Amino acid sequence: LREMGVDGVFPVGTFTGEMVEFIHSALSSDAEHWDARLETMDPAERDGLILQKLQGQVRYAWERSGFYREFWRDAPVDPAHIQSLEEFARLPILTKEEVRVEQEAYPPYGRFLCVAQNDIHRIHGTSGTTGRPTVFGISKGDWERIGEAHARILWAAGVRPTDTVMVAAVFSLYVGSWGALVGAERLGATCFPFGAGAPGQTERAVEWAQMVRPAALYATPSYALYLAETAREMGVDPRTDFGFRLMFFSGEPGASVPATRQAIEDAFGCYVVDQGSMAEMTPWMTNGGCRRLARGMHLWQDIVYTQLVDPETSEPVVMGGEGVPVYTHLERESQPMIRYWSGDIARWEMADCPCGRTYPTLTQGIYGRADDMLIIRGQNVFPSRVEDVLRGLDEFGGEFRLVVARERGYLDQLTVQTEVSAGLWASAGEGGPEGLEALRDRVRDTLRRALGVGVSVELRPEGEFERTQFKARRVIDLR
Ligand code: 8LH
Repeated sequence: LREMGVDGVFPVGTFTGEMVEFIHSALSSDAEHWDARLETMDPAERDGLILQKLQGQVRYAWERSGFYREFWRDAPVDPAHIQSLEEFARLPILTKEEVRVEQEAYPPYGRFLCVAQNDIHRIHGTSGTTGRPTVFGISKGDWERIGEAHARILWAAGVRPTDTVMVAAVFSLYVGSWGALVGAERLGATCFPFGAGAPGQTERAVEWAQMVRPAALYATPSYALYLAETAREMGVDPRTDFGFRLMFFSGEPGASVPATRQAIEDAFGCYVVDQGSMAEMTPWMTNGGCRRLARGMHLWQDIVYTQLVDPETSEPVVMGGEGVPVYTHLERESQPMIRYWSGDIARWEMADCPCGRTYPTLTQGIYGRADDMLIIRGQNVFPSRVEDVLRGLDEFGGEFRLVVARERGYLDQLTVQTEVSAGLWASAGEGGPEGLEALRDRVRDTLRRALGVGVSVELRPEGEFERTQFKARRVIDLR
């Protein structure tokens, strides 16, 4: 097209069917980018493109969604005529609770839908284990755009059409597994939707992975570690008997926690890519690392626009700072989320990545949730920091828990319960944990130095804590 003098940014949907097949077959598999023009664009030029898309998305929601009509009624800016990114940032932030309340009043979708109910192609949602579930209606066009966005981001992760991609996450309402699948399909890879969650399924995953030898795995980081542990118990070496080249993860911190990432890379002999925003924000891969990034995730701003804001004041946070990601769909016709509050904590920077992408980067990934952050005697403690310390210890037995209790009605006390490797536990003999006092003291001192606050440590035998096939829950709050 460029040889013919046709240039410019083509809206998603311009090319269909055979044209897309043709364009992608022309993409050599050592090409770094799926869409070099969009991915390496000058950031200022990209801002112009984002503004154009935002104006369209906001006006569209304003005209079609009863919810946004009401929600923005008293907004300090005119939703039909957003003039700048700064103006856009003055629209109110939308929270999960507000979505829940709206969906309860107008079930099942709330007045978010901007298409006819009949045009909903897929229904997904949150599991609703805490509180009312949230429902997402996704149109056919949106599902195709999600596939296209995920294919583009998986390409950056290093997935190629010659690869087999094993999806080892539960296939249910959870859109993580489906999102990975539709992206891998769109990219032209061989898809292996294995699933997770059924009794005995991890043992079967070990057998199948040996037989099929997929190049890539999608799961949660905790599940990958559990898979490696299960393989070893079955006498299978995850490094040599599987042959994974890469793993891409979402759903929880891990892939950007240095010691966890290292543990997975060492266990499988593969490299790791971190991904994941929120189910509501699908295409959720738009927080997505690439094969060249040692840690963290690029923000694919031209698909979902992300801003970091101060957790207290909601004011914009400058590059280099820490804040809460607030997300906005730029390509959503069915149930667009506009300025959606994640409650997560991350730091953003204009990092120089060898991949050449000019997106901002969450350089340490998402390392915590504002509501998961423990404040122990005035010090902020993220469970992911504790994880980093523990997984860096040779004696670590694979799982841990954080127990928070309140003493004397006001003093929060953190106890780290950590498993110790089976060999070490056995060598401590009948005396059990008492024989391991020196180790306990060393773990306690290492944690105190890393966290900046004193914690108690209890040692437990390897295998004591339940392993998960989904997202790990490691904080036990007794307050
Ligand atoms: C993460 C990460 C990450 C998500 N690092 N924390 O799996 C992606 C989508 C489908 C997902 O998990 O959505 P869900 O269930 O709505 O959970 C979103 C939350 O999960 C998000 O707010 C984060 O707290 C966490 N999360 N990906 C660290 N790569």
